[in-house]
Amino acid sequence: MINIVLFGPPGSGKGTQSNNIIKRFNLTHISTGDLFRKHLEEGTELGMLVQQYMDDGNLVPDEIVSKMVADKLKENNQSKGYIFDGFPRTVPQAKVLDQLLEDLEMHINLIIALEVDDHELKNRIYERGKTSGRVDDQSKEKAETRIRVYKKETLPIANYYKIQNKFYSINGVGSIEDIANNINRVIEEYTRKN
Ligand code: B4P
Repeated sequence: MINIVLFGPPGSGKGTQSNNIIKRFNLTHISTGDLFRKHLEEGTELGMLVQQYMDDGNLVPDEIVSKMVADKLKENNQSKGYIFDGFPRTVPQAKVLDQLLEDLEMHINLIIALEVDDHELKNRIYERGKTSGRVDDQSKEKAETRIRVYKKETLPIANYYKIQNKFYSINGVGSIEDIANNINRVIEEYTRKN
């Protein structure tokens, strides 16, 4: 059993790299961004509740995200482990996740952070915006808002996990394959030692 948080700013490649990790290590993927987008697509009550936050590039309130993740964990309680992608995004969310996992007699083993500079992030978000149809990808201002929100609300989580010796930093600039190889190395080394 291994539980991993994939951490990084918007557009750093968390979704892209999660797809590699889940296949290689047979983990269940929990992406809060994907889950919210599904609710938006299906026009659910939750989707309507979160739409404005997402469209503006702001974070959805902690209680809403936490409840959605708790439900998802209940649905997949036979998993060999999880990759949390885009969650937690605030320190209160990190604490909720610890509690949810503790209730299931599990804990976070690793947090892998993708490091990408702001210029590259804005380019990627802009490029994705040409085809993604995502409202939050459509303007330079929204990309800037998302990066600003990340620095203010999400980055403090790094320290929360560094204190616990669980934090690993990876260069997120380069080919998708090279980055995936570097992530795999961290996970394999951890598994060998534990
Ligand atoms: P997310 O869906 O998590 O969106 P993201 O941060 O933009 O994506 P990611 O980092 O996964 O980038 P990707 O792989 O796609 O969140 C969206 C919104 O949902 C948030 O703004 C917020 O409103 C809400 N939300 C989600 N979780 C929340 C939470 N826990 N709390 C509160 N609110 C929450 O990569 C980006 C692009 O780069 C892609 O086009 C990809 O092809 C490209 N790319 C990837 N790797 C590359 C590489 N190595 N080189 C070049 N391009 C690369």
